[in-house]
Amino acid sequence: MVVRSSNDSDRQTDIAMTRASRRSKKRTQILKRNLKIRAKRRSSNESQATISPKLKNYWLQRYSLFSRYDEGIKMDDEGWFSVTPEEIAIHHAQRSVAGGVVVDCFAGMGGNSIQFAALGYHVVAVDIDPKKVEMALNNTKIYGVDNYIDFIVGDFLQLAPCLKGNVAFLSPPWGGPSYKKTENFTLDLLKPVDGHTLFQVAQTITPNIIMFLPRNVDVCQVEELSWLSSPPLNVEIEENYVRGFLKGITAYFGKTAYWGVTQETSSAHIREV
Ligand code: MGP
Ligand code: SAH
Repeated sequence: MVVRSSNDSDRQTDIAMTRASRRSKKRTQILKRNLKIRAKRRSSNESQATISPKLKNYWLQRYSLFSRYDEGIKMDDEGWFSVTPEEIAIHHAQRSVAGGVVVDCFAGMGGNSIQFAALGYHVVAVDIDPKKVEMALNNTKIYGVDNYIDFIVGDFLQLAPCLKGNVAFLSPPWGGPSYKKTENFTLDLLKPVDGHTLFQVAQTITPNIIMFLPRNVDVCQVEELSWLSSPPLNVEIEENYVRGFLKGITAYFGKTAYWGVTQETSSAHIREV
């Protein structure tokens, strides 16, 4: 026969109660987690419902555009198809070695500005559309980098002569998703002005220029841009992939072309990243 003292039975009761309370705590935690997941799915489905079918392809890639998308990222239609995928924007920031101050000349939703600021650069972010600047500011707050970015609403072409910076980052409009209909995207198709004019305007800020361009861009024309400066600038061209898909081409000029490739490079030397 087992005789239990009252102390023993108290201890047993305590153990049983602790177990029960642990079980109930765990149940509450699981319940809360499930509720959170359901809320996220609901808000995600709601935002899918408000998105136009033409943009669905981009919505499906939302986490590769902004990994913190679910925390309240704001986008408009042009933003959906123009924002630089996060992985590529991080890479652009890592390549801004001449940094200090980076001028993001066509800031859009802030995809690039966020990553420049996250790496410790001070960013001057310009966009002509005040609504986009509002959204970009919201997005930079989500990434906790808004203190490192000065937003300017205005026309980059007009503002450039008054801007100072160590790197000018150009990610201009390519004329919408239909850019890929042409086999050879020539620089005159860029907006709001042709690529040569844009490059010349950017040079009033600095020769250290990074351009994010369509994957079908005429690479020979891009290389020729380096001749617009005297003496000619170094130039380096790379392809940018996300999960094996080619998303765009980046041209680095001046000190940002740190692989030391000069304008003699033929398009056969394009690096893949
Ligand atoms: P895409 O080719 O329209 O998308 O744009 P995707 O999913 O590769 O299309 P698919 O047809 O291959 O399925 C690819 C990337 O280019 C986008 O994620 C943007 O970063 C960039 N991009 C596209 N457009 C139309 C623009 C633009 O007008 N300006 C800028 N700066 N970037 C753009
Ligand atoms: N890299 C950005 C996307 C840029 S899309 C991102 O990751 O979010 C191109 C942007 O250029 C658009 O937001 C558009 O409003 C802006 N834009 C067009 N013309 C402009 C001009 N003249 N000056 C400044 N911004 C302009």
